[in-house]
Amino acid sequence: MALDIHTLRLDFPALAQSVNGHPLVYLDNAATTQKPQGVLDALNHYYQSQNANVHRAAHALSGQATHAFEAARSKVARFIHAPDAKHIIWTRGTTEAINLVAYSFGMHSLKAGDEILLSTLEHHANIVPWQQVAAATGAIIKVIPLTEHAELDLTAAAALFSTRTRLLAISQVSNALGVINPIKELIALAKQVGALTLVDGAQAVGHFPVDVQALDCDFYVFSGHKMFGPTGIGVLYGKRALLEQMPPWQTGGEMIRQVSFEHTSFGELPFKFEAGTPNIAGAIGLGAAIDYLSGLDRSILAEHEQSLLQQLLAGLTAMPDVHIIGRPAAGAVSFIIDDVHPQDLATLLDMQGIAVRTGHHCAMPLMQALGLSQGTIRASLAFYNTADDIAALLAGIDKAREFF
Ligand code: 7TS
Repeated sequence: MALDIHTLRLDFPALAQSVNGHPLVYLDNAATTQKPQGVLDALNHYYQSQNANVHRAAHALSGQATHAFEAARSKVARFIHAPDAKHIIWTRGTTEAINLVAYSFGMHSLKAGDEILLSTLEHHANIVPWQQVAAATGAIIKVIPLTEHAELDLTAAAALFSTRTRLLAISQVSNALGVINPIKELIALAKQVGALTLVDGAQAVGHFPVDVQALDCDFYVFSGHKMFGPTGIGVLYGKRALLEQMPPWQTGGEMIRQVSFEHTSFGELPFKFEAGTPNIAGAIGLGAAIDYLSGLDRSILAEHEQSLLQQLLAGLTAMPDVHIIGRPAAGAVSFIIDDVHPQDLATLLDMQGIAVRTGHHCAMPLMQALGLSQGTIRASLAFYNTADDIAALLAGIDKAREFF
């Protein structure tokens, strides 16, 4: 199957607009992706003709809403190859999913002296909740350092694991540098010492297929909005035995079996972790995003993204004043330009309709480790980007340089 990107782009209405008098070149996909028409239609359809609360009423609309909501959960389970939809907990996003594990598992199970292993490449969402756990329990955070290529140092990592390590929490793909982390090797090291593993897949699921059983991680988390779904919906996958042992995090309606003023018993998985009315439309919209991706050949999409990445890296490498940070392998490329503040460049690119992100990318400790006090300029890709988008960015940088 040949890939006709220009036809595929027609599925994404937001891409076909002008910004500041120029056709939009959207290269901020690591922050959030655009949505295909099928996702927009699914959101609209739910609110227009199925709107009702789930799991509550005997009436027809509630039945339809519940069916669509639970069908979306099953789609997520198939999408990441979870053994069962009961392993899929809806959250607001990656951040809330990590907080759920931090509060339910971390706060209750970790003790003074236990160790949590993170990496230098983590997003704040996979740092700050663990700091809160450490502050409350006396657990200790250890951090896997980087090699000279800004990749995780596996030798150093191996030395950091000990019998005190209780959890490895690690991103699959770095949002700031586009580096793919050696999570299989790290999960294997964690297993040797009996530590649990949480994988932050926020920057992975939109770029390549993920199989949580093959990874054999204990928890896997991601956000719908970074994989062409709506904002405000995300996923925690967890192994059943663990989820069953973990206490609820938030409590209230929807998550109970029986309530009296003396005692409450909690619902089964996954409802035990889903207090209150959920983001029903968001879940259905994420299901529609999965339907959309499932209708495409993802290996061809990944090949296309790779060729864009190589085009971008070659173009940037040819610019003597540009320095690419690390060795990007998926999705995002971070760079700096001699004597140019990232924010100034981004403003000049925006004037040309080109959307990139600048700054610390919610990875301040990483920027500190790399000595990048002003952060970087980050261009991040999705399969709907084109060679013309990359050419526009490269030409946009040349044009911006005239101002400096
Ligand atoms: N983890 C990673 C690896 C991320 O890239 C992000 C968001 C998060 C966690 C948090 O996801 P959320 O949906 O809960 O906010 N990353 C970015 C980014 O790179 N630019 O904007 C948001």
